[in-house]
Amino acid sequence: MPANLTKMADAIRVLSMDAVHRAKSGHQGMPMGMADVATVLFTKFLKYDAARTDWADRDRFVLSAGHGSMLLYALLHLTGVKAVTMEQIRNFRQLGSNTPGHPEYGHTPGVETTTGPLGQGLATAVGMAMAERHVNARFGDALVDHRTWVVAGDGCLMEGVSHEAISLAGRLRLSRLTVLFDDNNTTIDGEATISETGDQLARFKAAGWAVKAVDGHDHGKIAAAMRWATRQDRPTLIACKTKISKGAGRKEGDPHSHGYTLFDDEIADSRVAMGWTDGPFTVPDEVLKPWRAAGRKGAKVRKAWEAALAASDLKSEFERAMAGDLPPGAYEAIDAHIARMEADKPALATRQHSGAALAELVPAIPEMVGGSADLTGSNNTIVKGMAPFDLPDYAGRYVHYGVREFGMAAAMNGMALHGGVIPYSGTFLVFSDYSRPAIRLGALMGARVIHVMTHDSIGVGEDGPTHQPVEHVASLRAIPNLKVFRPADGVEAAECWKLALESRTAPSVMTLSRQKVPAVRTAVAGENLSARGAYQLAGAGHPAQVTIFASGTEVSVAMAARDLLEGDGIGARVVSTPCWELFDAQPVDYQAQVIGETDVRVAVEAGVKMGWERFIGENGAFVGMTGFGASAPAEVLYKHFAITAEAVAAAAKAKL
Ligand SMILES: Cc1ncc(C[n+]2csc(CCOP(=O)(O)OP(=O)(O)O)c2C)c(N)n1
Ligand SMILES: [Mg+2]
Repeated sequence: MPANLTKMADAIRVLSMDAVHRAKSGHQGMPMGMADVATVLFTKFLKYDAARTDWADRDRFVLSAGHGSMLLYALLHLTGVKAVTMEQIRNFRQLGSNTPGHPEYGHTPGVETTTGPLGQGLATAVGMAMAERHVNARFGDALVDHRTWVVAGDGCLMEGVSHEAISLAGRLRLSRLTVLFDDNNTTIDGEATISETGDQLARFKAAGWAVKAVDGHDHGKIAAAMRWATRQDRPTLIACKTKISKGAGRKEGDPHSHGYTLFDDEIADSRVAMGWTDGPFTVPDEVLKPWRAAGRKGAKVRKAWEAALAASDLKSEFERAMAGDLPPGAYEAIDAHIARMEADKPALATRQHSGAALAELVPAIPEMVGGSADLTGSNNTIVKGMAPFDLPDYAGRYVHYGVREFGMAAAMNGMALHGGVIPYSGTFLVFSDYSRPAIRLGALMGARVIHVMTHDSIGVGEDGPTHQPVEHVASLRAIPNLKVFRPADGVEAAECWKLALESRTAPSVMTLSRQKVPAVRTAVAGENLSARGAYQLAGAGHPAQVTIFASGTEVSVAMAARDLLEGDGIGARVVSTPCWELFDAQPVDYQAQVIGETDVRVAVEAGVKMGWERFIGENGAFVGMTGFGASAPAEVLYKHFAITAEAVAAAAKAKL
């Protein structure tokens, strides 16, 4: 029997209705509306092999409108992804299932990225398309030759991040990126046009995309548009005019059917209208067979690709890069650099130290792709010899992201998920608020992405409180599975960079100073002390009465306070805390030993106190910020806000 695309699309519709009905929550409106488009894509265009969802040269499919997760789960089940059984579909949205409410990376084979926060899937997909071009430039067409397809809804395109994503993709002419817009003129509150002019085509066109509108239920026209998309020299938008809940009887096209759970009789009526005689969670053989055939179709191409890889001189290098393993000798140069700094003790801003570390790492690790949101000179993120990532061959390793912090962070997630790239890029720490949603999603997914965040305190100086982070370090430390590094000097900066590169299942934030600091790691350690997260930097001379905890630029303040206290005969030790998350992972006896048993514990950090109780307890003293900063030179501000050695020593004495 020939594959009947309508029946195949109906299978998605029926499974979506059944799963949402059984879970008593979820969204069948979008999956039912986009079932036709998805069926054409997965049977005729998408390059994939359902048996090998990890095939490196597969097309990436991103469901940016993540609430329509049943569309994706139905596709994975129907095409034959083993892990997505009918039992899993029945357990849609239940604890322990691989069919959670929104698609979650790492939970379900075939889910390329976590989506749900609207717009972000699209921005992540831009990064995947960038990584594809870059890895293609390095390894050639025989090994890397795939596309990125995105399903995005009205909501995704309303979100601000979509502007950042599409303008970046348009400028970079990412011709292997296609957005399939579920143009159903529906969001939760009603018709999309209650809050939108509705001319997405004009917007994408202005951003440098090729655009086309099509009836999203006409299989022939959808296929023609997809074929057209594969031939363009720029990214493509296909606005697919669809009806939400297509096939759901009187709910079809109803703007209020976005997340509405159909009643039994409505589902029964829909089945009758579709001519679907099978009961819940049952797909008849004559429909399942062509689906499974579609899922197997790519196996031939995949095997040919594997043969090409096996025959390639680049095989081991390609496999290493895609696996995310660092090359042999990756740390030789940086370790020599650390030894030099222990000897030379240079006083520089930690952003400069970070730049110096990158100068050793970037040449040694070809997967590192850097960039900045238009603050390259301030972030110290570029290294001599790095060419811009751009047309015509995308071999360059430095991305000029433009002033697009959120889009940049999301694109980095996509690059990391794609593989073959270890992305890092910079902005000011205060603007981490702009990129925070992508930092969070990266942490949830466990993506190795390194966010360079300079100008990390009132030490910014004259730019004033709009540019001076106060609560940012604390608020980033609150994100689970995110490593927040705040190195104190050149040695710690280099150590933290190594740790960020080794953090394969968590993103990192490097918070770095604008202002110069003295070296504090002046003795040869012979090991990466920052790896412990916190460690005793200086012991007490006199019997220890005080412990001073600090991070980053305030470690040198703590050291000066220690000198003052010791000068007064008060024994004081100093603990540097470059990464709290790593400290929390240490054995409890190590933690206890570092925190120590002195009567008095003081912390100093040019930010808010939140979280420092971890080190100083409820009775400890904290020297830092209690409100916003001000516009003045950095030294003046440190005095004005009393973040000084004298203040730390006085706070300790007051507690003695
Ligand atoms: C950033 C963000 N804001 C709000 C939501 C909640 N939300 C989920 S779906 C949706 C409406 C989206 O409209 P559209 O993408 O057109 O989906 P459709 O109703 O057509 O299925 C909203 C507001 C979200 N998931 N993410
Ligand atoms: Mg919509």
